Amino acid sequence: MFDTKENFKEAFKKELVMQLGKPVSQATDADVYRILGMMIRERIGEDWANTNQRLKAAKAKQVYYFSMEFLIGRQLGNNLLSLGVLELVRDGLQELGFDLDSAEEEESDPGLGNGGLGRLAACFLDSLAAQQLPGHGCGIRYRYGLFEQKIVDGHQVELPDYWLQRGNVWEVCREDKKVEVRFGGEVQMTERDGRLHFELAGYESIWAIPYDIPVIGSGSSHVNTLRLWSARPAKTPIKPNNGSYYNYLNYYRSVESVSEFLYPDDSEFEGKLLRLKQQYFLCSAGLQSILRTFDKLELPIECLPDKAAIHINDTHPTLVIPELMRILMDERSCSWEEAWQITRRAVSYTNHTTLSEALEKWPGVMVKQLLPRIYMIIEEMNKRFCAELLERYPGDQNRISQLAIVYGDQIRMANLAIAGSYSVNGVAALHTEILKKREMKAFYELYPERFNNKTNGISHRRWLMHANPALARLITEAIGSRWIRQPREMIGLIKYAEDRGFQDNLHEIKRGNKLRLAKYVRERLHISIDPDSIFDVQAKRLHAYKRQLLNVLHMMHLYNQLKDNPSADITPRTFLFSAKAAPGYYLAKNIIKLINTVADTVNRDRTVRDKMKVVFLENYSVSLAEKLIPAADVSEQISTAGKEASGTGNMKFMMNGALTVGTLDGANVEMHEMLGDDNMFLFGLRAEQVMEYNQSGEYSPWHIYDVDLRVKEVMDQLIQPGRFCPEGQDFESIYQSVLHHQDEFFVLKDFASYVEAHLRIDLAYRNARDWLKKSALNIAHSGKFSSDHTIKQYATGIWQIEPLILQRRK
Ligand code: 26V
Repeated sequence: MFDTKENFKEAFKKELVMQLGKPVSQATDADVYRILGMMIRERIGEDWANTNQRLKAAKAKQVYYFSMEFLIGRQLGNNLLSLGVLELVRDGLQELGFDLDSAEEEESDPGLGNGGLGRLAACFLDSLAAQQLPGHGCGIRYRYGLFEQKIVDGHQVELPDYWLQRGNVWEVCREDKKVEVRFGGEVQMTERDGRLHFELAGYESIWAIPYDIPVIGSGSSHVNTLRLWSARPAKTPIKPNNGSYYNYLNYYRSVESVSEFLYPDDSEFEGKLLRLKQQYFLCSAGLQSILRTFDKLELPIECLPDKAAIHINDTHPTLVIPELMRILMDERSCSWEEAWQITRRAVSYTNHTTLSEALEKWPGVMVKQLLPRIYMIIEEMNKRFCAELLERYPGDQNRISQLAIVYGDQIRMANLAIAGSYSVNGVAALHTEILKKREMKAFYELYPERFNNKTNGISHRRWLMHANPALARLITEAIGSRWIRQPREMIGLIKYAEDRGFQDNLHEIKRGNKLRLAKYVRERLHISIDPDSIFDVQAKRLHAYKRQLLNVLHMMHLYNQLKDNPSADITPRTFLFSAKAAPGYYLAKNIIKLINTVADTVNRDRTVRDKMKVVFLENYSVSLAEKLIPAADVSEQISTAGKEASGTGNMKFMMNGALTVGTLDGANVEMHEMLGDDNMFLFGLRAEQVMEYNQSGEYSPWHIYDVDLRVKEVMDQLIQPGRFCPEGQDFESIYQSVLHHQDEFFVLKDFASYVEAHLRIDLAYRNARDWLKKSALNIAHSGKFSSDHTIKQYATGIWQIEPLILQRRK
């Protein structure tokens, strides 16, 4: 073990020889990465086993966070940070002639998530472990993560992301803990001892193999587990006739496809059979593993909810509800009522969206074919639920059909999740209010006590201490180190917001981060960007509601202005974008092409080169975010009000001292409550106004096109040869979506207000002292968005779990 630089160096050299047979002089960055990984494994192995032992001995209640996505990012740096040895390892390596940052670059970044929802799950795991809360992740070990994005001629091209290619030092395969998951077949009913028994026959059986990843608690010896399941063929059905070798191979391939790849989040929900298989695979395997742990406690089954909280991250794992019912009734001889009681006391659910087109609805026939017993249970749940509703709301057919779990031939997963759980939470105050008042009004009226808000949060360890170590040091120099354990203490920075010395340091740190990013951009894209220009960043999934288009139209307008008046007095700007579009989302891909086209035109024009640059960074990922966010001056959070459930990027930028230009949407509302109008740049319609326009149908984008010449000019440029259509490419689909399809997301409506907000930014940046003060105030208030705080609220308000007795790391 190592706790000083010297004994680290010794241990490292020894390990290098033992594991790889190499002296220091021959080691590559990849070797350094692997050896550090192994050293960390050795170091925490005992703590990991001890944590599990202590949890068992204490019979502690544990939370199991079920999620189809865990966007955990690279592990090396954060694990070193949690172990409190990051700096000594960095220094030790340097003395041996290695650079820790380069070694970190050797780790592949597991893209096991799409965006906010997946990253939130990862921040939650980090916070659970840091607070010694017994909480584990339950997910899928996809062989291919979210696609790798390349930009070719301005277009997005998707490549498979085979992240496991070079192995994974952080995982342990627990072959001995595999479980069986069954698909298809027929339900056979028999009567025995006066009871009906249900058994599945003629099913297809597959193994779920768990791979465990340790989640190391920062500053303690607590280690939780992220368990990811991988599909493998089980008992091969021997069929004499069609049992040819090639048929078997096909069968193996079809089984393995269950954990083959992560589905990209599309603009609309699509009922794909394989995705349903993945969801059931996760739910069934995860529950079996929970029950195995519970059985060791030798308690009666009705105590399950006192020992296990089962949380579902959005509706994707909602099948835990009927699956738990099935296990309890068919395998543990519970009656329907007993099983229902237990299930409803064990499961809680987080909603992440109000976009109706994204709500999951599975065709009944599909569920019936793939999961016949589960389908029966869902039907029975629906029957009993509707009977209750009829009693409560006699004659109110309209309300009952809104609430029903099965409607037509569709199973509504959100309805199932609410009916079968004890808690439903939204992810920001505004979002929860919208759920209660609109999207889920009927459910709120039925079960008001189930609804609650838990505003999202982010791990300040990854997004500040790891991504921006210089800023973390500056904070500690100013207010001491207590903020690391109690991030809300960052509020103490308010005192320094006007301190010149502090401001100068803050400026230097931001400049350093901008230089680092500029180098990255130059090396990859051969574009040089000015570190003294405003770095204005929009980085997030590409979706119409997130309105990257509004940002582009504004850039086009700015460029038009510069062409009309080359000596216009504007503060130099660098607009940076990073975003993946779902492969089948045509409009989103067209917007990526537009950003790249505008970038080409602007960057090639020497007359504006001191004033404006546009950069699109390909392949947005956790590791790219860690480079981009610390370098931002301006954070673009410009969704149509009411559409972004919370946003978490907004919090990451704020914590790194960027100022937000944004709408009153998601968690921006809560940022604004703390910061006021002076410290962020608000614009655009409010959520209620959007709602009113939607109801009245009174908004016409054509009207704005007719009266605002700036709007007419940029809209026409989308379809006419000229500045932004050098090769005659057209952006017809974008033009259509705005003008012919009623501008669903109010891009034109908010344009003028957005342009005006940018003028305020332009002026504000000229006053460097005042800008730094605003930046410092943003950082000071960002502690409220630490996921440590969010997790505490989940722990006490939903899960009723407690920290395991405090044990400091030796
Ligand atoms: C939808 C689908 C549709 C089918 C195929 C696969 C797939 C995967 C993911 C999704 C939904 C993604 C939802 C999501 O990421 N929501 C975001 O959650 C964040 C954390 O709560 C929140 O901050 C963002 O506002 C919200 O958009």
